[in-house]
Amino acid sequence: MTLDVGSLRDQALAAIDAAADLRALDEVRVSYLGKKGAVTGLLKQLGGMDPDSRKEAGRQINELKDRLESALGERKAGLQAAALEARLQAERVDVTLPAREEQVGRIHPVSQVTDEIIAIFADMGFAVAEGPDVEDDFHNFEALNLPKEHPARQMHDTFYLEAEQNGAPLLLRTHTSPVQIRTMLAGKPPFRIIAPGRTYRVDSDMTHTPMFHQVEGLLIDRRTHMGHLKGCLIDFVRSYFESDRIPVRFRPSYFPFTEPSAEMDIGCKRSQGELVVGEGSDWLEILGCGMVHPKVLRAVNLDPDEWQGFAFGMGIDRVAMLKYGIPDLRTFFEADLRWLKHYGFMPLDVPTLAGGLSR
Ligand code: 2NL
Repeated sequence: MTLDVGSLRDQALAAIDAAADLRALDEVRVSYLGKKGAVTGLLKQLGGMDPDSRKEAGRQINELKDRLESALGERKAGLQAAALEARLQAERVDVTLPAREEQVGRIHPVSQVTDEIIAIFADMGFAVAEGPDVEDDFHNFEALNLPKEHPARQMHDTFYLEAEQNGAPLLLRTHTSPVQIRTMLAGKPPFRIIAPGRTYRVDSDMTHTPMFHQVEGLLIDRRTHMGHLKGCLIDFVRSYFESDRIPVRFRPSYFPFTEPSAEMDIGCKRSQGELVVGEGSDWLEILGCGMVHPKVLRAVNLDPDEWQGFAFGMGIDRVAMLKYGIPDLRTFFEADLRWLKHYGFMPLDVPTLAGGLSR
């Protein structure tokens, strides 16, 4: 009896080659090398052979088996690599594609401007400080040289709460100055901080809302003077309005917590009811500032002969309106989605000095 090993081999190799995927390949394997497969069938025939033919036929069949097994292995590896490649192609993600900004809402102009102001002062070495919205009389008034019966306290139109502390009612902070008082009481000089946040006054008309946003800044060191204040704030307005040529001037003013006190104006132009900031012969008040009053320094246990500093305060809502041409303050707090879509900012356009504040 002779075995046609050669043609079985050619047939099997062709079938292995033709298998289009791993399942088809396994079917080929079973049909040749499985229990009922063709090669296994050949092995079963060995029993009926004479010893010499059996030896030769056995050798040939084993050789065939080895050959098919290695061909199956190679084909399997090839198909697996092709399957992986196809999956990689199909599931390919371009990580350099920009995110779908349209779907992720808008940043409110107040948040955007707060982040811009923080970026500018952070670059000058100021840290951001925070404190509670509910304050007591000492931190909001007394420590700031605003004793009881001081006329400026009436000006502040304070929201008082029913809750009391040490017999005096708690209140909603009328400025963010108490944050600086707390920072100075808790730490050691020098200080270089800004305090942005919500502030509250009983006031509601075209240009005032009962809750508004303020940022105050404070720098305390051993030899701080008005020159530092001026340089710092001139740098700030030029960064904020993104123009090096903005005219500025300082006018004498009065605040109970600074001496001397000043107000800073920037040049502007009013034509046909429109306000252009940064050029022209008109002036626009932008912030209040001054050298920290010795009484304020003493209230936080600093010796005015050793430590001096400057402070300033500015309305965030107002400077947001000026920079981004928003005409009506009250629209800030209406939560109107159409307004937000128009005046809001893209969440991924984070303001930085290196990347541009507003682009
Ligand atoms: C304004 C004016 C100002 C301050 C705020 C301040 C804070 C401490 C000590 C001294 Cl702890 N001063 N703050 C100083 C001058 C002006 O705000 O027009 N704000 C909207």
